[in-house]
Amino acid sequence: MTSFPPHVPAAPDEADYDRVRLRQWLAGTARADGFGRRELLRLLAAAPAAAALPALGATGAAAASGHPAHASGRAASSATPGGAPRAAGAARGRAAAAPGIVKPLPAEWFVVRDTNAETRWSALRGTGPHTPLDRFFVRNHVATPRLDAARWRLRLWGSGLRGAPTYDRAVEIGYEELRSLPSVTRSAFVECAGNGRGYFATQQGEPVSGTPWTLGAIGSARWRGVPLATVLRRAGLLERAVDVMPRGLDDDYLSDGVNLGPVRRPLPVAKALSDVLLAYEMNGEPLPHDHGHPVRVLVPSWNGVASIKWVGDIEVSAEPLYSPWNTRMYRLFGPAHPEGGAPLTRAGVRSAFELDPHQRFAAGRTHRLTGRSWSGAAPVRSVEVSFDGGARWRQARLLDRPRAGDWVRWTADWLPRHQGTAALLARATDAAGRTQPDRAVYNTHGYLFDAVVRHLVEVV
Ligand SMILES: Nc1nc2c(c(=O)[nH]1)N[C@H]1C(S)=C(S)[C@@H](COP(=O)(O)O)O[C@H]1N2
Ligand SMILES: [Mo]
Repeated sequence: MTSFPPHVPAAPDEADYDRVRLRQWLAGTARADGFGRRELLRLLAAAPAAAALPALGATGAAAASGHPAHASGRAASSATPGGAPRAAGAARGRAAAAPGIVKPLPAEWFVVRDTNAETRWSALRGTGPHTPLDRFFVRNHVATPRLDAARWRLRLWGSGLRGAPTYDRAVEIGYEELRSLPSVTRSAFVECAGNGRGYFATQQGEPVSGTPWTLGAIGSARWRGVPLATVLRRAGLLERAVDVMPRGLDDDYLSDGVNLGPVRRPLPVAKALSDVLLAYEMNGEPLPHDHGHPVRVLVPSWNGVASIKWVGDIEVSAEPLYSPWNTRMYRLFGPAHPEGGAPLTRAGVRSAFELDPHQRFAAGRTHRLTGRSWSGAAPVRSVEVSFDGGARWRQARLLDRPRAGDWVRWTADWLPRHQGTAALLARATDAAGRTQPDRAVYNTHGYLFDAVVRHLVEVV
């Protein structure tokens, strides 16, 4: 591991990384793609110990859409809306269609939200620790491209690689070659930073922008793939490399009419070399189209957006990199944060019941409730539940051995006595001592909602 740049700590989390990079901006050594000078200056102004601002270099604001990967790096995409209605098991009716999602989205498993599909928590009841692939949430900025593994190539290039300084001189690796390298298998969840966002409005009266997910923008899988470290070293990683930026082969993302280019987000080399995978299997199957077929990046314990699907190329840079996905988006803005926004921290502790909203329960009978809790930073240590809106709490029984980067399943019995609407609450604490608060800290994009959710049900 000689190539750890000394100025970035080993396997940093997102917030540490961001702080280091802002200092480098101040020193005039960072480059930005896809966002303008004014935004950059706002970020700089928010950096701690903001000294004199250096002039931006010539590469300061290269247009995202001018990138060569864009023209030649992608296979023909023929995204189609969600498939035909499922014949069997569609108790609640037809499959909904989300524009650009390939797999069927039966209404008893998913709530379609724009180009995305949220997993219903009731669909996880009785499933194991890993989310079945047909119920795994989908977060697409645009449409799922249908890529052909036989034609897929990953291109590695940039000033941090020996002999591959530009995209046109990239080192290439194909699917079969990738699969022939030693692989690693591990469990990890992917969770959208906006998971729970809808509760800012419904529970805290604070409207925010973005997809109003409830708690179903998370899934856990067993991933198999090749450590990114293996591929970077084979590609000629130089000691001076500091950042890597994977990019997706899906279409460019347009935001308010502005083309922000393909979905991409940088990571420090130290993280890339520690536990990041180029994943090609999920739960023992080839990656499904919607989850990145044939290969996605899996960045354990970072927010979901870091795990770039349909990865087509990775820039390896001797200069720090930025993208709109860690500057104007996926950053915390609002009164509780510095003016230029704060970096996303690791997700807090969260809990969900495996129930639908307003699910009905018979009064006077004992019901076995189930749910899951997870934390972005540490294993979950304990889970408490309250069935009277938070007056009294008791321990739920954990069904899994808590592990970092994974959720634990739990169960608790409930005997409702009175008819009417009841609020079920679950509150977890992790091994780092963090407990879910009553209120989440407001931010304009509604990220990192970690408060205890009041899950309303009907006793009949
Ligand atoms: N290429 C590409 N990668 C992407 C995205 C995308 O739209 N395009 N969405 C990101 C976001 S915001 C999340 S939360 C996860 C969702 O992964 P999933 O759709 O497999 O659940 O993928 C990330 N990787
Ligand atoms: Mo996300």
